[in-house]
Amino acid sequence: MNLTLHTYWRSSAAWRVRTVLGLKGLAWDTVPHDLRINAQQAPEYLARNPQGLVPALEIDGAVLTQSLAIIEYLEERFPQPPVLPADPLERARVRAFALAIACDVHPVQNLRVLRMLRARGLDQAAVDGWAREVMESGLAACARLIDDRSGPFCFGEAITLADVVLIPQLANARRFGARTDYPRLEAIEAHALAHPAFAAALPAAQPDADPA
Ligand SMILES: N[C@@H](CCC(=O)N[C@@H](CS)C(=O)NCC(=O)O)C(=O)O
Repeated sequence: MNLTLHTYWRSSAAWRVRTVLGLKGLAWDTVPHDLRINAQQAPEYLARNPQGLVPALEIDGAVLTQSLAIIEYLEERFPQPPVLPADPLERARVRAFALAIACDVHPVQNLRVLRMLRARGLDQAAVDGWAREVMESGLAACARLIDDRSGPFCFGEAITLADVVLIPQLANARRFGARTDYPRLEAIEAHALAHPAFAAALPAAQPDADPA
């Protein structure tokens, strides 16, 4: 089986997929697309993903888009180790946490939305303020969603999709100077980054990363 990930080193959505590929012990080829120069809008890439967003994952020639759909596919096809709990109620809670970020935070502050705001006349400071506000309210809600939980990861002892989605969003928030000092979220981040799959998925570890 050949896996090819269309990615960008700093993309949080691609980062989620890199993490799960690593957790499941899969090997993949990387095709980088530099979002700064709009490589995601090149016709060859739009033929794969008409949304013009990374990531996309090619599996033996079939193309999958949307990071959470890709992760659910990987979970079904390669169940071990799982990133979703066995219990349906817990699965729903893990998914809800992940979607709180992936549906309600990240899309409102991704590159194209920030570019649209800029194009409509907001100055850079106002655009960055928008991104910070979206991220701070989202992360505050995420911290509350798991404030009755304990353990090294969001939902206890095992890594789940919630951790996979949280880690890139925390990094993204820091890039914009948004508040991230939620003790439990930062403790989860420290535990996660000690895992080789999370460490290997870090932006700086990607072949297309800018030199440090
Ligand atoms: N919901 C999508 C979001 C994908 C997304 O927004 N990707 C960003 C990078 S994190 C992107 O390609 N941005 C390019 C742009 O906004 O033009 C997913 O989870 O895959």
